[in-house]
Amino acid sequence: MRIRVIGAPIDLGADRRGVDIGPRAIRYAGLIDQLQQLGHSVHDVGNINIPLPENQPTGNPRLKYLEPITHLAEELADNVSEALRDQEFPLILGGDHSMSLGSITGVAREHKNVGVIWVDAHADFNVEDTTPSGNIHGMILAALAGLGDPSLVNVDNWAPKIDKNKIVIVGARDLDTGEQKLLREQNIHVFTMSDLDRRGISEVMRQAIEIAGADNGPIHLSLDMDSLDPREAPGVGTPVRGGLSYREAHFAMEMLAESQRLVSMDVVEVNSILDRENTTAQLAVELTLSALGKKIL
Ligand code: NNH
Ligand code: MN
Ligand code: MN
Ligand code: MN
Repeated sequence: MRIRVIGAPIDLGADRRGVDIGPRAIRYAGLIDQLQQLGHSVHDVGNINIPLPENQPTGNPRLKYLEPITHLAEELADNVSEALRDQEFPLILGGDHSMSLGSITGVAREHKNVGVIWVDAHADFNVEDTTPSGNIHGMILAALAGLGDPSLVNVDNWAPKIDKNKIVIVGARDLDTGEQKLLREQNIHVFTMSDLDRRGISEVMRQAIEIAGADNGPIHLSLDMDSLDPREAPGVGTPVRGGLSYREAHFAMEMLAESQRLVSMDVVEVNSILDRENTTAQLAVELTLSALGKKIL
């Protein structure tokens, strides 16, 4: 496969600084070499330019940095759809999860029926009225489903980007009250950590792939590294105990590779300032390789 690596070191969507180093840390952990060893050809286009938060007005405290975030989303969407038109698989490195507004908009432009598997400790399904933080990374999945502030929802001047029936969240364990209500009202498929305890990762992922990839459709994977247990992935801005184990995460990625339905992938929220000797970036590389075909035997 031909893979286009796009770095999106955006840190305007979250409070903790340090995710802007994520794309470099992931490359430094050997991403490009290892993808090539796996037999892929890799086209690394570098990072998109992100303005410093220090130079930007915060704006509305319930929608912090809304203007630059929507602007960057359109730029990233252009990059991602261009990769797809060139028959390359977009692998987008974050940055915080606000990046996925752009990446998924770009994918959905080219694949109107794409489903999304959102692997995350959080649901990122807040809107202006439910957000406890005003951080836009916690609102992206709702915006892609057509809910929330019009300037987030209507990025690229169309909406919704994703059919809400083709959204699946895996690994959730920290949801805000208003967010829970919205998820229920909208009937979003959420596989919480409790569902995982009950059914196991293999059954959960089998169903997730079936739902997101309904009618043989393509799937975008959005991997938030805080889905993993903080023992495995300490370098994230909002760690939550009780996450995916090392093997559960790998097995989930292996099943996605086996499904042969992935058309694009994000890896987000690697925070190098909070990391321990690049452990989380290394794990991001390992999981990416599993998602893109690496097998034990
Ligand atoms: N739910 C919280 C919020 O909206 C936290 C979101 N943080 C994340 N999401 N890291 O993945 O502010
Ligand atoms: Mn444009
Ligand atoms: Mn997230
Ligand atoms: Mn998260």
